[in-house]
Amino acid sequence: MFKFFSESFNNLKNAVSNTAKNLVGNVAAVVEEEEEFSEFVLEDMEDMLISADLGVSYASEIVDSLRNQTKVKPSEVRAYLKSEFLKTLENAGSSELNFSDNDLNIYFIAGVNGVGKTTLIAKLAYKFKQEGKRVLIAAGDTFRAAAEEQLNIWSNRAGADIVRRDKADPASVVYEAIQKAKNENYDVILVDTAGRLQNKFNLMEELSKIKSVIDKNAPDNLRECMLVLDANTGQNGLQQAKVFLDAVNVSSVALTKLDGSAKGAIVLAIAKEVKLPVKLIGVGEKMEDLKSFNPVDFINALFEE
Ligand SMILES: Nc1nc2c(ncn2[C@@H]2O[C@H](COP(=O)(O)OP(=O)(O)OP(=O)(O)O)[C@@H](O)[C@H]2O)c(=O)[nH]1
Ligand SMILES: [Mg+2]
Repeated sequence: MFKFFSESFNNLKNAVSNTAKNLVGNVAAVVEEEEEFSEFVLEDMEDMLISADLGVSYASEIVDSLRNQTKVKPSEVRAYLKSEFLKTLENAGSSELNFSDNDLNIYFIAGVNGVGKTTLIAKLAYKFKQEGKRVLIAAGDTFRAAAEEQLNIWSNRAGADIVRRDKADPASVVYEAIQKAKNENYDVILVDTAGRLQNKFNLMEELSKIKSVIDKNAPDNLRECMLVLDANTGQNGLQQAKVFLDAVNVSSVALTKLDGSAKGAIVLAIAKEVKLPVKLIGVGEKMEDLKSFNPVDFINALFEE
């Protein structure tokens, strides 16, 4: 485990304020004053949970658990949701980023185009550099014009080194990065990947090829196979998670663009439906705008008055 980002979460409450309003505020406003969980109230509540991007099955599970029971009163709905959501996040596994001291740590970063993979890599490089680590970026997105140049600028800014090869096979770029990292004692490799190829099949083929280069050449060094999701995509993120899980056995999620998003409840849907822990959150475009995800802090920020 690696303890960077231990700074306080001042802007977390800001980042989740739209999600909080959508997911908690609206439900509480409709339910809290009611005498009982009537069918009418439950239906309203279900609709609101669904439109807050909790997902149809999770929303109906919650509503079902409140139907025909006497333990939880409508006035206690906030406390009920709070403990339910926390349990769901905690059941999805540890949110701590895996890291081993005195060893090479490889982070494989995947996700559809535009979600913020390259930005996440730049931010991660910056954080690791701040901790005094030797960081190598593997520019595995050789498809998109200017992708490597973008990464080059970011890596310079972060003070990280980069392996890039114009139009080369991404798997060979990653192979080269692994050899270099082992020979020169790097602590971290961040593998950037393409978000779009000619089609989805080609993308998944390429990702699994890169993954197998890591599995073959550095089997004990892959710390995270991280799926990057844009908090604004809502339920679509769930579909993306399933596709990437099939192709590269994703271990965790980074949720970007949480700042301003009203659809942050996708975190809960992902935890519930695909049991993947969120480990990092992006809360802005600057280098410092990356936070480790802590379920308790996140839930507190969501439910704070
Ligand atoms: N507000 C906000 N913007 C972000 C965040 N993370 C990334 N972005 C922006 O999202 C846009 C896309 O980011 P990239 O990092 O290029 O995305 P990508 O996944 O590498 O895209 P492709 O390489 O095309 O697949 C950029 O304009 C970023 O500044 C975030 O946490 N918050
Ligand atoms: Mg990119």
